[in-house]
Amino acid sequence: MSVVVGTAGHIDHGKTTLLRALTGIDADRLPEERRRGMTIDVGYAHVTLPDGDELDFVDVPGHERLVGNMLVGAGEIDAVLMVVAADDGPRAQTLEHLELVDCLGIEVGLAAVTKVDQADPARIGEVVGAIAGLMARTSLAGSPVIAVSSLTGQGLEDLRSALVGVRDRVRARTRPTPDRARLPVDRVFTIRGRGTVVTGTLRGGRLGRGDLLRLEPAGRQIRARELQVHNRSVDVVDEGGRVAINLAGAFVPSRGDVLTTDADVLATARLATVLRRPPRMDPRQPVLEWPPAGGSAVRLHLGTATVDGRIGRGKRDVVDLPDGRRIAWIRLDRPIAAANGERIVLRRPSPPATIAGGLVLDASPPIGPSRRRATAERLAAMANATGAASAAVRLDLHGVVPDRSGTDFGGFRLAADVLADMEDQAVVRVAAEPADRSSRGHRLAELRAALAGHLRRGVTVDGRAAATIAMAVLNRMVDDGRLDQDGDLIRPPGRRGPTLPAATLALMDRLERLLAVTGPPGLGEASRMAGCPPEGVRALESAGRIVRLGPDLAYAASTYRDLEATAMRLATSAPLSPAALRDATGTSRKYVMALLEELDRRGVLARTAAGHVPGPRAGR
Ligand SMILES: Nc1nc2c(ncn2[C@@H]2O[C@H](COP(=O)(O)OP(=O)(O)OP(=O)(O)O)[C@@H](O)[C@H]2O)c(=O)[nH]1
Ligand SMILES: [Mg+2]
Repeated sequence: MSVVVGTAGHIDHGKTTLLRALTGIDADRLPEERRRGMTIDVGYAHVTLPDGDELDFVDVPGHERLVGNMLVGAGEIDAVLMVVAADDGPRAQTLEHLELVDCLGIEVGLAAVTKVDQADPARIGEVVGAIAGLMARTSLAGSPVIAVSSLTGQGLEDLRSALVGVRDRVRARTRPTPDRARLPVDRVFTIRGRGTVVTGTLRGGRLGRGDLLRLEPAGRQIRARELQVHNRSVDVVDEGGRVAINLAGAFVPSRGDVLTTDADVLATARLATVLRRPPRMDPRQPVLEWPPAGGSAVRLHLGTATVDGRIGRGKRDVVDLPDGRRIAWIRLDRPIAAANGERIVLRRPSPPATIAGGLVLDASPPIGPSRRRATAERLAAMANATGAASAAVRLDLHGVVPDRSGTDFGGFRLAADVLADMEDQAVVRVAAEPADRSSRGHRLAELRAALAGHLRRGVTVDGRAAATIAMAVLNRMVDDGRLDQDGDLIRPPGRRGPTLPAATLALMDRLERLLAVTGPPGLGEASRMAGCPPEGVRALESAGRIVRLGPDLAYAASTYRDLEATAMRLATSAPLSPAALRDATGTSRKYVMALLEELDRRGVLARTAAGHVPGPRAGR
């Protein structure tokens, strides 16, 4: 893994000069920077270490007005090189940059006390002690301090060895994610004849020449036509470090966009964040309210992106944790690319001041019904979870999440309580008398729709996903034997009664066929003709395969449904008389009367003086 070290420190303390002394590269590339002798935008350099490994540097401006650019640089580094001039000692931006480094949670680094050619040993000792003392109050506590002169070269060898140590510490704590590349864009330029080139620090990897990348938040697919590392063309970049990508196509990204193969990176204008109070490094700075109030205007820095927004005002938008951290829902003025766990800094836009450091807790926080699940307990659990546990608490928070890898519920995972609730709901509904009593079961499609509706009242999920999940839950319950399925009918388990001998099953089939005509024989006679014993007749009836209209009158279920459909069709165009139904079905008055009576009783039809019309339960 290539490690990226970023400078930080007060203006004119010698950051750019030190990098030039170390690497031979002038990170001040803009004409204006060279003219004015100060860094304005982020710059880059790299060096080969004594052991042959290459180290990348990001150089930032120290000017107090350019903190935004400093944060672009700080948002893409693994470790920090604090620079303090021996003559000047720690100054305002030394303190401010330390505060921001702490907010970003950067824990690996070192300090260089520069310009030692301009100070006596006592003074140098004093400044070395001062910067060590300041770092001790931040995430950089315990980092080494090296005294150097970029003019004479004094101390540069010590600094190089210390940088080897920094690289090793970064590597020891970074878990590789080679299949997930993220490159937050910091620079965009055009090379005539080549098109657009973007640069950035690669997170994870691996990136290959010709790879198709997703650009967020635009949501576009863009091909990496060519890759360069340190101005050399390469086929593949495995992990980390500074990378330049020549992009195919005409679309020009902006600083702050992310090129990625990682599905966890989302375009989002809403973030759930967990905020930490910044260390108060500079007593002259105003004391900001802690925790930041709901409704506060904020400028959010994430990776190389900067975007304004506001902390939510709602009761659920801010939640305080016992350890003093605050969970805050932030609405951004425009979408940015973000992923869970990314480091953020919140600043007050004006007058500028650092409000908080922290993390993205959820880049697509629950809205709609799932929002009710975001209890203080669940949010606290989420803020404290790491690794695999965070996926579990996130599931708990949302109730349902897409699951790319799993096949659990049609590509979704369900929180335990959501699944249990759906199963309970399925059991309750199936146990109830079906609307269509003749069917002796609940139609799968209706049950699925009802369960999907129930799911959507509890958690945020679209209709199609809800239907998929409901079907998957029902299938699982059928597989487990908790529900019985017979064709498109679902029943409580065991309602079909004991299984019958094969011979009886065959006789039942025969009886069913005898009843599958519009004018069937009486049930008793048909049973005798088929040779079907009484338990077979009962089984047919309870399975919904035959529908009984009277003591000695029954139809096969399919025939009954056809007759019902015919009656419905006729009754919809004009009030239906028994004679009209008889003519339409070619059967006798006995059957027609029994049929109409049953349909009236079920509310499918209603009897009026003029004839039968569609009833209150028509069409259900
Ligand atoms: N004598 C001496 N002068 C130095 C040393 N390092 C830097 N300088 C001088 O200090 C001035 C500022 O140096 P830069 O490297 O531009 O400072 P910087 O920290 O990059 O400044 P910004 O990027 O504007 O924040 C320049 O004139 C350098 O020549 C050093 O070790 N010894
Ligand atoms: Mg500089």
